[in-house]
Amino acid sequence: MQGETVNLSPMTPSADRVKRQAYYDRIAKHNLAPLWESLSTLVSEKPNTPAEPARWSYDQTVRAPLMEAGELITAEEAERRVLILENPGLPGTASITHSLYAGVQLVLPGEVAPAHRHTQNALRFVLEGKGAHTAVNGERTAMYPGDLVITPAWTWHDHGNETDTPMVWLDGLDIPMVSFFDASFAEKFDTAVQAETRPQGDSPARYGRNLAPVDWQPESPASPIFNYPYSETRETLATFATNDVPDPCHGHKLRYVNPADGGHVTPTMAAFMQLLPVGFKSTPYRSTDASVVSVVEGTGTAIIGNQTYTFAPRDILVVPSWTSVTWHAASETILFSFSDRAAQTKLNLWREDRAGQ
Ligand code: GTQ
Repeated sequence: MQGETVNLSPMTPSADRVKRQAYYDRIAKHNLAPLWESLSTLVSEKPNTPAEPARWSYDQTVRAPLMEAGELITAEEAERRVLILENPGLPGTASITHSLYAGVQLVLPGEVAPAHRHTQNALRFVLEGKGAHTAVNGERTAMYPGDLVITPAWTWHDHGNETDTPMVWLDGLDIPMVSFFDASFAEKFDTAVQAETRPQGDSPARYGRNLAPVDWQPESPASPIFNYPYSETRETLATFATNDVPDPCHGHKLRYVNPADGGHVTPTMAAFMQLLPVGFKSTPYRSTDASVVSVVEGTGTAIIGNQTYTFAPRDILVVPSWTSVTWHAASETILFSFSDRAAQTKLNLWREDRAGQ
């Protein structure tokens, strides 16, 4: 605050203003500031985020520059060849919402994104390509469009593409949250590619069938399932949509579950997948967890705050905290989304507003 001028209320009489300002200037030299000038902003009646609604059209604005990056730098040199999706209301912060980071990552045929680990949790949602892999603590998983892959905090992970087509996915990380806590640690593995110490399919067999090794104690709060394949999610959504009426706000919405405790997939980030039937028009909905949405199937319109966006497969949208969203599905639509709800619920901060529903 030192050297900054506090904005005095325009209602304050001018003699008092001058006196108070002199006082504020004096105490600022000692790193002191008057709470009463900023209390209602600091402790606001409702969320008041600088983040704005936004949409990135994959086909029109993301894919071409990403492929161009593929000609400028290798995945190995970049460590991670990613274009950051930055919220237009948070310039220069590498944040898509106040608490979350998102980017689109490209791994070309024959490339590796070298093994490293960090205290940030990460999730990947596959947009394009078939069969490239991520390895997590020595176990590989092959990635297909619509798969959700997590690389939890402090797990060694590398990505590789042994197929003959480019692989693109959406990265979601809790980077701004970890920065907020000043708790970032990261290190590189000795080799670019970690050795396979467990066969592919080990984790889903062990933890993904409503079974678990009898004496298993989870070592981390993140899910032991690190790939939630779209083939399974899609089938569950189809059954759900056949057997249930859609929720007015969400259509048919599922959350990804950690089988160890029924919680969210990572300790900070929650992930969701929803189906909107053809012609579905949702009622307005808002919640304190800002969402990053990736369109998997379908086309339609989203009204986010006072912005209206059309959407198509692979587009990415952001719904800021406490900003109303309404969906209109022109064709049957599948939406993946992630948010900081896992953290907010633990901190007892999460709220929603179903607009009178
Ligand atoms: O793949 O590990 O988009 O560490 C940003 C930071 C991806 C990753 C990102 C990362 C990664």
